[in-house]
Amino acid sequence: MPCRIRYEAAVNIGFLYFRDIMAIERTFSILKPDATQRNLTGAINAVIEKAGLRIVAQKRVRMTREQAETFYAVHKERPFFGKLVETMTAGPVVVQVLEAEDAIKKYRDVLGATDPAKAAPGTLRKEFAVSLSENSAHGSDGPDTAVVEIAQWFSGNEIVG
Ligand code: 3AN
Repeated sequence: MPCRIRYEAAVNIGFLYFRDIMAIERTFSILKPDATQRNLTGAINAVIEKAGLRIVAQKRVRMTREQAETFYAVHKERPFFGKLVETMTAGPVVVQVLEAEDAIKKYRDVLGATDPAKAAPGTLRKEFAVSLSENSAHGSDGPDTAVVEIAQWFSGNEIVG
């Protein structure tokens, strides 16, 4: 293979590799009623933005029982399901789409462990959560979940990257 073609092939492979590892991803976030009721929307958004996540869609809504049951359907057999639905409908929530490289993992790291007592210092749940059920914010746990969760709350033209 001539030298120049080899060089261009290497550049192209490098570019494709770079594009793959730098893939921009979207995740779904909820600032839960315990956070909105304590007027923490701005404080939490500041942490989100400081971590390099862009808020590309956001609205404040009151979840209906049906919406909460649909959203958390995966947990419907768990003993805490009733309390979870009650907690999520107890006040307004802020639903969001966040965008970044590796956004799903990045936001899960920002959130910290589900149980605030086990969350690392500096994470949202360590700094803001009240309890296991009132743990201030939700983030999608994988790419398939993110797609489904975003589609439950936003239409395409509401997301502006
Ligand atoms: P995460 O939100 O960290 O992905 P999940 O998906 O296991 O955690 O649980 C969904 C939500 O259910 C949690 N954010 C939390 O509010 C609530 N939850 C989880 N486990 C419990 C529990 N043992 N008791 C009460 N609430 C819980």
